[in-house]
Amino acid sequence: MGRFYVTTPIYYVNDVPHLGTAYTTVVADALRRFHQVVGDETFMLTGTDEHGLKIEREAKAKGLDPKTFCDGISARFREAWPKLEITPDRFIRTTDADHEAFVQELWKKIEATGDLYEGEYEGWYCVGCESLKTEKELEQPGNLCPLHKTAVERVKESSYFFKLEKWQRPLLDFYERHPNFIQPESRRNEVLSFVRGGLNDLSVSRTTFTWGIPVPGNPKHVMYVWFDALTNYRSALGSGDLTKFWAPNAKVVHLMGKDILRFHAVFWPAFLLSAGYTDEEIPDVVYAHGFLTVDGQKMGKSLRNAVDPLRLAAELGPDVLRYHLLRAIAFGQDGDFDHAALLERYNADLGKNLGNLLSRVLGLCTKMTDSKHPGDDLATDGPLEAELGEAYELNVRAAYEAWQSLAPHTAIDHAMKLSNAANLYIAKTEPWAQAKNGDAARVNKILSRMLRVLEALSVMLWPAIPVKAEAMRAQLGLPRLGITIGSDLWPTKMPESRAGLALASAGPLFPTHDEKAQKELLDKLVPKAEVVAGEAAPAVTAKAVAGSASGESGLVAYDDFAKVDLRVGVVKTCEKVPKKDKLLRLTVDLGEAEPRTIVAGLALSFTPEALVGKKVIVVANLAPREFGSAEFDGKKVKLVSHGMLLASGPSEDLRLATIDGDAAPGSRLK
Ligand code: ME8
Repeated sequence: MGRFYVTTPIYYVNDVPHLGTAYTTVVADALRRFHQVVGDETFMLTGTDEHGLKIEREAKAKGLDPKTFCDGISARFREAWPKLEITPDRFIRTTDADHEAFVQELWKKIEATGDLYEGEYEGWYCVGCESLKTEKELEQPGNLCPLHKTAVERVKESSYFFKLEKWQRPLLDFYERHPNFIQPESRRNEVLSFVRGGLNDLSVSRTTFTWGIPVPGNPKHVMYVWFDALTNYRSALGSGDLTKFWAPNAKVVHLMGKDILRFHAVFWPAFLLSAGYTDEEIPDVVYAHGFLTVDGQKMGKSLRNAVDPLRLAAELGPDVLRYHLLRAIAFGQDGDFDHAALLERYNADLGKNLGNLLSRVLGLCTKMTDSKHPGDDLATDGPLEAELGEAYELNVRAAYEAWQSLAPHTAIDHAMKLSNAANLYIAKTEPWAQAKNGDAARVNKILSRMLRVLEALSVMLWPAIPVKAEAMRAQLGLPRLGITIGSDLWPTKMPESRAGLALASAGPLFPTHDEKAQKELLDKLVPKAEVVAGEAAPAVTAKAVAGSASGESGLVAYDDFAKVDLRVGVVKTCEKVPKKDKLLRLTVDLGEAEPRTIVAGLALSFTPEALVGKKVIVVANLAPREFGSAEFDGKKVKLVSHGMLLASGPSEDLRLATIDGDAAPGSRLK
């Protein structure tokens, strides 16, 4: 029995839980569950990152003090995860008192070693990244952050510096001693070449705002948000019994997206080494996974909010979403989340493969074994049993190894291969024909073998689909896994026959959706365009809103009107949509991290060039709408509009609504 400690990033509270944050958190939970199944003692940590300039500004924009603002969004994260069957052992907030005290202690330890000094920082800062940028990193023109595509800010202030430069050599030596520290391999190489290129001392405090942990002995400074945030992984364990999860015999795995690998792979071990932690007390693995797109598009803020993982879980059950996230995306690589693929995968893997196996076997047992587990005489095994046995051994071992090496997609694939082999075994052994021949012993053998494989599958798939796996076990008459963990339950050997045990089957567990049902679900899950944005603009006047909100009267209550989020936008790019006469595809700056993609029916009235640079009025909180697909640069993409422009007039002579005078992108109309 070992110990396994897995963490997700702590998420910024400038956003609510979305598919990206759900992804990392689902993977962490699945890995933790696998380790529970093999009998390890486990600890899972997630939480929220609440300090820093980004959050202070966001709170101010909402007219709230930062703590009240953080309380609200942090609670949304805390409440979200159980809806995806995720129950972390601790949900940490960087505003928790024990965390703040721990961070200050760590600071003091580092200060005592002489690795901190006071100076003045002048340079470029991206508030989106909460990170200083070198001139070299910026995109021109406009001094843009390469990740956020927004202009960085010039900062000049007194600051403490951490002597990161001094840790270049020790870090490289550490990476060499621990070749598995940075995963996957390709990312490790990136980090190595970054560190080999030389490190600059790191500014680790700020004096121009106050929303952060005060620097001990010099409260004019608040700590740099990443110093505060990274420390959560250690502060969460405190200094009592839980430190066993930071001990040499515990495996510590930090999961994160590739966007923030550098902070974890460079700064974090440097802080720990500086504070006197030994190699053994530095995490075992920092694993940077890829980024998800949705239906082929980068997940900007509007799209993230539209593909709500909690809604998907509520609509389809948490397991369907978990399964797809774990199975469809090769962990470590970028991947696309496609609604249609989600339903297809569910149908194929869980419905047709596993679901059919389960319902077929249970159905046969109802007819042939009086709904009990039959006995199984191993002495009479033949070549088909040997073939199944081989598939069993191979896939159970490979799945185990895949979970251990952080490859959930491969682990699940092996469970499905075993399910396939079992379906094949039934097809070849034809228990129904054996029953007709009156060969009860053979029927019993076949069904018993299948029940044992199903039992093994319920264990192998529990990390991915805990609700369905427990339901499978209930149908098989087996105890819940969740209450029996604590010893190694991995089915390395095929489970023993459970002759005589009553089955408790009831209803199909994985009902498949036919084409019509799939289409209906898709219509529900992916908002479709009913009208072309731009053309429909006049419909967003008070009249239309009133029509839906207040029925006959034609009047709209102020509260209803206030729900419509109208914002000033600036058109950044604009192009014609091939083969769609009326449509233009625009990107519009709304003061968000990334410009929005908006599809509008303006092409009969404007050339694309005429619109670039124009100030427009955008309905910013309209659910995304799809306009079919089109080919751009030889690639077929879905046309999804994330907002609507306001305009007036006939479609060949539209006039755009705009604002007079100066207004920054994102300004709200009131
Ligand atoms: O970076 N695909 O917080 P954050 C996959 N507070 N994963 C995604 C994703 C996408 N499109 N979008 C987000 C921070 N993620 C800091 C972390 S840790 C000490 C401090 C996931 O709210 C992924 O895990 O911006 C990514 O690294 C994380 O959300 C960023 O979350």
